[in-house]
Amino acid sequence: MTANTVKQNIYEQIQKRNPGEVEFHQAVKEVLDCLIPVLERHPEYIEAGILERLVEPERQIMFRVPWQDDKGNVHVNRGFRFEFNSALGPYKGGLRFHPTVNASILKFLGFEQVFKNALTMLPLGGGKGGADFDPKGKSNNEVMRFCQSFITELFRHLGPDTDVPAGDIGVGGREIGFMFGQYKRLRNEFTGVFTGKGLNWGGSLIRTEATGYGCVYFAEEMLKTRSENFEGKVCTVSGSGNVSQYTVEKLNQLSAKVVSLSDSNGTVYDPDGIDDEKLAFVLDLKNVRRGRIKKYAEKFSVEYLEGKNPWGIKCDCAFPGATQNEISENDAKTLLKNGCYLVAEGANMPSTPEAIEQFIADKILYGPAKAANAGGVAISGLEMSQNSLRLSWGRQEVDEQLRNIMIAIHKQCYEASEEYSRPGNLLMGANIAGFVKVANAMLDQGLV
Ligand code: NDP
Ligand code: 2IT
Repeated sequence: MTANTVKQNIYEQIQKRNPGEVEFHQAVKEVLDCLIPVLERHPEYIEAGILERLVEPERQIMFRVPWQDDKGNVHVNRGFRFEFNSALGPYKGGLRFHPTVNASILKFLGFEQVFKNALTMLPLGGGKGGADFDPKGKSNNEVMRFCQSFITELFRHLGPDTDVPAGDIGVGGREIGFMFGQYKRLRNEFTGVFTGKGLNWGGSLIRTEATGYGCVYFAEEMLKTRSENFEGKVCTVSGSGNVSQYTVEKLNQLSAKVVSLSDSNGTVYDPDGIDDEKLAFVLDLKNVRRGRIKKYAEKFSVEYLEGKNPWGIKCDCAFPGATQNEISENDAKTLLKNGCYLVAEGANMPSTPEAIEQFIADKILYGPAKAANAGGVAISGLEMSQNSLRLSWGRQEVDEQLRNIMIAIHKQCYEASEEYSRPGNLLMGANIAGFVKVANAMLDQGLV
């Protein structure tokens, strides 16, 4: 069978087996398309059924999460954990709490996590989970009761050498705290079973900053291939949560000018730049007061683009940091027409396949999510190491390790793109380099 036939068969099989799960299909198709030349060169992967095994999670957990609101009303949400692949280490990946969460979204995230984690070079398998719970507008007590109920079921599947969750959309320090507390109580064990913990109870310095900082470090490496840096570059950032906040902070440190942030209601456009003082306002607004980004426009008297994303704003570099499929084909065309020549994905799968085609055809610097946002999970890996050693490393030490990991990820992706005659195509590079590590470990470990 040719590599192309194998690819077609697997793609048809996952569509049949996972009907309607369009995000999962999208993520698998992207990887399969990139792997054709690898399969042609390495028939042993086909013979061992590596691809068939990779697209089927090792274990899928789905459960009822009942909880009571402050008025005593009962609510029921659906909880999930997809334990995708443990060839390289314990299942590792975030939990997402958002009303749109379903099996398709968590499977696309879990599938991508496997390759992303491989790129970090740390001993991490891949998984993802979450619930269709919306933390927005809930009181602290309601969020706590939800988290406790969620973990009361999930805890039996977790463990520091089994499955180690972290945050994602709607899950930050507050939620990790409530889940860790409940886990500790049920197990009667203080172990590093979550990452993104508070700094005085086992968390790592720089974990909060890691995804955003890492994404900018990766983008810096892309710029270096054209002998450029961030000084004076106009950047657009979407989202205004954890990833976007620290993308802005690092871009400011490197003398770029960030002109946008957004949330699901709209975008703020600040042509003078979101400096550190304005960013401090955003952190308080989003992390403490939990308000809408529109308040930024009111506070600093800048333009608010109701219901719009930032991709119509002229920029040199774009940093999608919100959610999947937030850059459409038309958005990509607008970005390119306006002179944007670098896109670094802080969010997971933010560009549609049609948008990616535009970026690749135009040969801009395109950093795919698996590589560009791997800094978060990389520092999660270092949090696990520190927990095992029962010590904690300093801020500068962890930041340096993050930077070195992002440089190494860029190098691996670039080298894989050259090895397969598509120099600079980091989409191919990331998928190939991540796949080869996981596939070789699976070959070594036999048919499991
Ligand atoms: P947060 O919950 O902190 O922030 C999410 C941001 O994205 C908010 O501004 C939110 O706006 C916006 N957003 C979410 N859903 C939508 C939507 N459907 N349409 C428009 N805007 C939306 O999450 P994170 O910053 O942690 O995550 C952002 C992205 O980065 C996700 O794709 C995540 O998977 C990815 N990521 C996160 C990592 C981490 O370590 N946290 C690591 C690697 C990737 P609103 O408040 O209106 O919902
Ligand atoms: O998508 C991701 O890489 C994350 N949400 C972080 C996962 C982790 O385990 O730190």
